[in-house]
Amino acid sequence: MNEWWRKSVVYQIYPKSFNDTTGNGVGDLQGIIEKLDYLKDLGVDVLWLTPVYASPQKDNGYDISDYYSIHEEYGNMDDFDRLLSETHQRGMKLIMDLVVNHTSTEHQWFKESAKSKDNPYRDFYIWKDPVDGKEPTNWVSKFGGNAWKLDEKTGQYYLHLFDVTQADLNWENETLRKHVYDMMHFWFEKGIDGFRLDVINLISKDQSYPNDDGSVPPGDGRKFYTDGPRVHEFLQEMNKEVLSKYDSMTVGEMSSTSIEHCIKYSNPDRHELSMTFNFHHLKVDYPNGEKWAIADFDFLALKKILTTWQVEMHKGGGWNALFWCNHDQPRIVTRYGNDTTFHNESAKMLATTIHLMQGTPYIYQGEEFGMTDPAFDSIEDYRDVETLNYYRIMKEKGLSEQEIMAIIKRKSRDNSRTPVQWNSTKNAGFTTGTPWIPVAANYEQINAEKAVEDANSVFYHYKKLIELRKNYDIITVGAYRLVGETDRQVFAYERTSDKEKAYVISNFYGSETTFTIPEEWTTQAEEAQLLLSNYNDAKPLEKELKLRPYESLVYYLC
Ligand code: TEU
Repeated sequence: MNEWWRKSVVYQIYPKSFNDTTGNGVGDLQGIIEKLDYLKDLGVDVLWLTPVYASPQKDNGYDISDYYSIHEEYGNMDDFDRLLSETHQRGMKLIMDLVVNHTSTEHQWFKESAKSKDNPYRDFYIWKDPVDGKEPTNWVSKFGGNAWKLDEKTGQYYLHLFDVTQADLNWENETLRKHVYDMMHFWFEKGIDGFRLDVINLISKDQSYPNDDGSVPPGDGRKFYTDGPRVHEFLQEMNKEVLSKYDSMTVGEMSSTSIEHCIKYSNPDRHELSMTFNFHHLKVDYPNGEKWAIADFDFLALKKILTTWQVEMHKGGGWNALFWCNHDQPRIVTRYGNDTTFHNESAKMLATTIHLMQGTPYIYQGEEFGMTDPAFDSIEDYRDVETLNYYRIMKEKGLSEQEIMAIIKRKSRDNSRTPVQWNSTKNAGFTTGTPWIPVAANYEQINAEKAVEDANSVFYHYKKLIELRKNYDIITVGAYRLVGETDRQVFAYERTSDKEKAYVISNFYGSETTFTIPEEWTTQAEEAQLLLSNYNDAKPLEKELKLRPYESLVYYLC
């Protein structure tokens, strides 16, 4: 099968915040259909929908109660079928989110499972007896607190690595796995083009369920379920039973993973997945690995991490998903760029830097015109379960309201979940009702309509990057090498193949700097053609390259 996804660009849609056509304040499938022409114009090849299945929405759909039906606020199966066919008619593909590390506790399987110890569904989940009258292990949930919940009726605990309403499935159970594969067939038979697999590297747990005493603080637990003992076996089985039968793409979301494992997950010879997301480059602003604390981002670490992943995945035959933004991360222009004076320049610079690496780029809704964090001051404006839990946890630790809100403003997942800013009318054109989460205050300045009307906007920069990928094979196939490793302001790298070369040079800061290009680049400097920049005047490649604030340049040679 041809591997079309290596040359594709994916656009991520978070339906709840995308476009509301009913006025209930929540986005819907019809709202996505309305915007398909806009997405086609942008030039993306694949749309990824985060979960649209029936769900109590404790975690905005990552808590699924029925894999075979559509969440009613979003529409129904007819709407879904229409969305799929309208997407295909425009020559785009559609992938769905596959959330099978856990289900909602409202799922029929869990309801049965909780009934009694000998219920046929009991073993679909992970139930354990208390140890010394307490939780079976000291593992913490990713959303805060212990990861086990006692069920009074049967006297056992169930595992939930996320919210207490998201019970982990027991992948050791063959019947459960068969049910998952059947469900995947159902969606493939409808004609979808693949899946994004939610936290798929957490599905295989260490069956001895040990305490985590070695970690600081104790109880982290990750080493006992991350890239676990049978995960590759399970994915190979899934590939054999389902994926190999369709011309599809798959992207696994890999939490706290390693390059070695990601090569295994995505090297085609192993028949697991097409590509992987990892998050190491988005932790360089976590002081001592702590998300709920503030620090400037470590620029040298960022270069080093992205470089290691580029080089090693290339060497090992793996494939990276490239991204800055998703529904769990603050907006990149606020985070590693500048969302005021140099909004336009820094949004474009960041886009260039990531899109010209090797892998498949992902654009998260609103990123294509530079949406920013909303900078909400009050906890009243936040909705995310993780944010609300940590608000409480930080209170318990004794932090002041002011300290807590400063952290939440920078770290909350809601930063990326505010409604898409379509235009400068009320509620940014997202809804005629009351949006489920407030719209960011800057929607009159930053919105899709304005971006489309302005030839100099971030939107057209993304469009160009997508076109370049179609026209220059080197972006897909070229080897990567970092240049100027110790430069504290410039991220520069080259891509090379037999016939072509590309040089990417980005100033990551708001002050001017001079970058001395490497010796090898100077020999052919005059032939280097400027392919892309984020300032309007072209400039030739020269030995001492003067870079303006957030300036980013791409040169090409063949
Ligand atoms: O996220 C997995 C995940 O571990 C994180 O990105 C998570 O948001 C972070 O650790 C919190 O600090 C996936 C989904 O993308 C996320 O939206 C879901 O909440 C989560 O799985 C559970 O399904």
